Amino acid sequence: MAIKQKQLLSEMPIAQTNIKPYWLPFSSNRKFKDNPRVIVSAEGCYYLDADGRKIFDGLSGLWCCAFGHNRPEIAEAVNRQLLELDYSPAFQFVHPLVIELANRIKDITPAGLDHVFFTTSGSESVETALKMARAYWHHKGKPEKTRLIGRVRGYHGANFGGISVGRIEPNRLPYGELITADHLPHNILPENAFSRGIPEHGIELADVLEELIDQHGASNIAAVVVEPFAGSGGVIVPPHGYLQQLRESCNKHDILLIFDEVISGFGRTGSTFGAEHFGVFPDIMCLAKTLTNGTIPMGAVVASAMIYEGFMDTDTPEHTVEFTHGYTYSGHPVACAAGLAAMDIFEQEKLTDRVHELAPYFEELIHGLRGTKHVTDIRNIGLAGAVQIEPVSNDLVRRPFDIGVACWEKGLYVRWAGDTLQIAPPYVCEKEQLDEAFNILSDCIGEVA
Ligand code: PXG
Ligand code: PLP
Repeated sequence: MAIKQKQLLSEMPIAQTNIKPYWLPFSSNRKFKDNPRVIVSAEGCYYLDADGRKIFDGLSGLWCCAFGHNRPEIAEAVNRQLLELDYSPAFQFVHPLVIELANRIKDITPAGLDHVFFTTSGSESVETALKMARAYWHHKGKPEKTRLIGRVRGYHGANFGGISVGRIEPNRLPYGELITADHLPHNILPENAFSRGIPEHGIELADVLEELIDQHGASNIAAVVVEPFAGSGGVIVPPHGYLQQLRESCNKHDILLIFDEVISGFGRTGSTFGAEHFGVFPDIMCLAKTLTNGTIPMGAVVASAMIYEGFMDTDTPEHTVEFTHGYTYSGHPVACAAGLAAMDIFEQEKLTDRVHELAPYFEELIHGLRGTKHVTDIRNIGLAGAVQIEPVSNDLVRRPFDIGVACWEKGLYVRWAGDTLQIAPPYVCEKEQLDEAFNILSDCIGEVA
């Protein structure tokens, strides 16, 4: 085995000799470089690693390749587009595909979300939404409405606005002064442990919004930003009525509600968007990831007519810019081609229905891990789940890390982050593949010290 590994590594100059210059994002670089995990190709629900092993993709990449890997429809659309129009300036010009994709997104998102602003990632979508919210109030003659409210354990990307409204402490700690924000509590409560799907308890935690409004005054608050269910924070599903109550408080006090649907969008819950799943509709929605099935970086912010018209209804001359914001690669033609092909797959294969069908099976499997050593909580919604692992003394991360690496070695990729393991398989997977994935996961949790 040792010899085989040595031979294979010698065929992999990237991993063995040249890896040092590469600084991995959100990774333990020192430990990784001792024994790199190298993915060389993918197909359907599997990766192939540098040793030729097949590994089940238990997180759809990083929650983005939900329709399965290497879809030829997307590859062909991207290839065609690269030969037709590789780039065109996003500021003051359009190309046909960006118009088409804006319409597709308008049509697929809930009624009332009608105006699409493109970005190149979820982090940029969040920054865009936060700036849009503040600028909206500025245009409405209320420039003092700037405060932002997120949630504890919310994840809104890695940029400064996102880590300010998000609240995963290690993501904030080293970076000094952030943008002022308050945070509503999360609802991981002892009485919610091992809830199947939407938990029962914690609706009263939505009252904290009213307390914050009392404290700061609605006239100083721009927006509340939440994930319909928290993904990275460990699949935290809000209780019945929670999002509804946030919506009602926002309406009452004239505060915007932003849903960050970077993970919950495009079917993950078993509804097309988290907004529909919970029956609560935001003023602004952030999208990314599965918008292109993870193939080409792209995000989008979808705003209501009220927001858009707030910008357009101005006394400034028509040739002036209404929203002084945008990115070099906003609405990139190649990303649009990928997005359109991905939307075709999503709709033609009725993948939301597929998630809805698989979700009860997934729920049985993940809750089947209850009682396994070290498992302190299991949470799930649609095809998303998290298994919370008891820390080793003060080290939250060590056990999930060891379990995740053991799974990888046995042919399953799951993500470990903080004290949880996260599972979000491609929508196109089969029940037998899920059986196998959960057998591996169960063995690896059971065997960890
Ligand atoms: N908002 C939400 C809700 C997200 O989940 C982002 C914004 C940022 O998107 P970009 O494209 O800038 O990364 C995300 C990203 C995990 C994990 O392990 C989650 C994300 C990214 C990487 C890992 O759960 N979410
Ligand atoms: N930094 C510099 C010096 C730039 O000129 C630009 C864009 O023109 C950026 C950063 C932002 O890059 P992007 O539009 O890709 O976010």
